Amino acid sequence: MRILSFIASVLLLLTSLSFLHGAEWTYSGSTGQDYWSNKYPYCAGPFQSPIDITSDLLRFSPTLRPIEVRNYKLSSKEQLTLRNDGHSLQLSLPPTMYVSGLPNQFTATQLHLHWASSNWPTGSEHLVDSRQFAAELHIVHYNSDKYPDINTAIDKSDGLAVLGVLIKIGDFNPVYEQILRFINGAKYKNFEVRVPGFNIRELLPARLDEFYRYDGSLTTPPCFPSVLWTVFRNHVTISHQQYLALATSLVASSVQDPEVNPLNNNFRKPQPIDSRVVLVSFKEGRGLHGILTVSPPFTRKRVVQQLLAGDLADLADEGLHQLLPSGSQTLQAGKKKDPMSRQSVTLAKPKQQTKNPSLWKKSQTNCYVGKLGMAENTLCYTSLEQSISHQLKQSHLGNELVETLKDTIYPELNLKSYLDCKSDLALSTIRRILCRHPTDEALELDRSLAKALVNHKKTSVATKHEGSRTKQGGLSSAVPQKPLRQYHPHPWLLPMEWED
Ligand code: 3TV
Ligand code: ZN
Repeated sequence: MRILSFIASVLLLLTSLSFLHGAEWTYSGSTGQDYWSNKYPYCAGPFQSPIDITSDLLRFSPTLRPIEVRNYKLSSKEQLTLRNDGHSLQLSLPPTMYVSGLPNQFTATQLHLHWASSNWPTGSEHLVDSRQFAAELHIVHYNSDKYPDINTAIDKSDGLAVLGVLIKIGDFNPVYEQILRFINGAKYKNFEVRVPGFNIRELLPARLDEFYRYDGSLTTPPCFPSVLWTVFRNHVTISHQQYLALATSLVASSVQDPEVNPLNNNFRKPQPIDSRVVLVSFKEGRGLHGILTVSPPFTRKRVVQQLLAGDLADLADEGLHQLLPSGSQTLQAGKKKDPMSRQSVTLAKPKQQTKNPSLWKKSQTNCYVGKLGMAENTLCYTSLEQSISHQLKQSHLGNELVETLKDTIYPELNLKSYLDCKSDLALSTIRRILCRHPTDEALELDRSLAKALVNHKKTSVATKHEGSRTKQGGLSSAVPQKPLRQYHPHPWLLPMEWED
C-alpha cells in the first residue's frame, strides 16, 4: 500500500513539474511567437508563413491547374477524431482523401482552425491586401508520391501542401457546424471526441480554381519551410454564434492544470516576404490593382538573354522593364527613352536570418536555402545570398570570397529563380550583369537602376550588402569606367541556350 501511494505521489509530482515547465510554445507571453526561434530556429528563417498577400506580390500564372479534391465526401459511418492539441482544434482525416492539380499527389492528414477572440474577430493567418479575416481553416496534406507519412514529409522541402480557407462572419454554415457541435468534447488540451464523417469539400469555397499560391512554411513551430500554400481567393462564412463557440469554448491547458488559459488568438503574424512572389490563378481584379501577368517564359528568357549578351539598346527601348519587380517605388528614368518611366518597382524588403543557418535545406518548391546545390532547380537567391554572406562574415572568411560569390553565383541563382517565377529579379543582380558591358547604354541603364538602389538603401535597414558600395560606403556606378579587374565570365553567365 505504501509503495502504491509512493508511486502515486511521484507521478503527481512529475505531472505538476510538467505544468511548471509550461507549454513548449504559445502565441503570446514569454514563449510567444517572438521567441519561437529560440527553440525552433526555422521560425526565424526564410520563406515563412503566413504572409500578407498584397497586390504588388501577385503574378498571374495561366499554367496553374485548379485544385481537385478527391474522396473528400466522407461517409457518416467513418469516425474522425476531433482533438484539442493545446494550440488549435484539429480534425483527423483519412488517407483516402487527397488533392491533385499540384506537382505531386498530396494525401490529407488533418484539418485545423486559427481564430482570434470573442471581442475581436480577426484571427486569420493570411491577410489579403492587409485585411485580416475572422478565422482560417487549414487542410494539411503530405506528398504521398514521395513520402510514406506526414512525419517523414514534414521537414522535406516538397513535403507538405496546405489548403487555406479564409472565413468571414456572416451566414450560419451548416457544414462547419458538423465540427463545432462537438467542440465541448474537446474542451481541454489533449481531449478528443469522435465526429462522424461528412463532406469535407463543403468546408471549402465553391470555386477551387481561384487561388493564391506561394512557397512557405508551417505557421507553427517548428516552422519548417516545407509547405506549398494554396489560399483560396473566395472566403466562406460562419455565423457570429459559430465564431463565438470557437473563440470561447476551448482551453489551451490540460484539465489538471490549475491555470486555465483560453485557447484563442492562435494566429501567427504575417512574415517577411523574402523576395517571393505570389502566383495567382485568376486574372480579373476585384479592387486589386495591378495584378501583373508573369511575362511568358519565352519573353523572360529572351530579355534575360539580351541582358547577359549585352544587347542593351533593345533592352532599354522595350525590354528591361520586364525584368524588374513591380510595386510601390517608381524608377526615375535616364535622359533617353526610358522603359521604366511607366513602371512601378517594388524593392526587396529586409530579410531575417535564422539562428542556425546550417539547418537549412532545399526549401519547398525547388528553392535551395542555405546550401549551394548544382541542381537544375530554381535557387531562391536573396535569402541564400544573405545567409551565406552572414555565415562567411561570421567565420572570418573575408570579403574576397563574398565578392566572388556576388559576381558569379548569386546573379545566376537570381536569374534562375526569376525565370521560374519564384521571385523578382533583384536590381543589384541586373547591375552586376550590366557591369560586364561597360558601354554607354549600360551606363545609362545603370544610372536608372542606381537611383532605384539609392531609394532602396534609404528604405532598407537590414539589407546591408545589397547593391554596389564604395569602400567609403557611398553608392558607386555599377559600370566602371575601366573594369576593375579582368573579368572572366563564369560559364553560367555566358549567354544561355534556351529550350522552349
Ligand atoms: F503540418 C502542420 C501544418 F501545416 C501542422 S502538424 C504539426 C506540426 C508540428 C500544424 F500543426 C500546422 F499548424 C500546420 S499549418 O502550417 O497549416 N498551420
Ligand atoms: Zn494552420
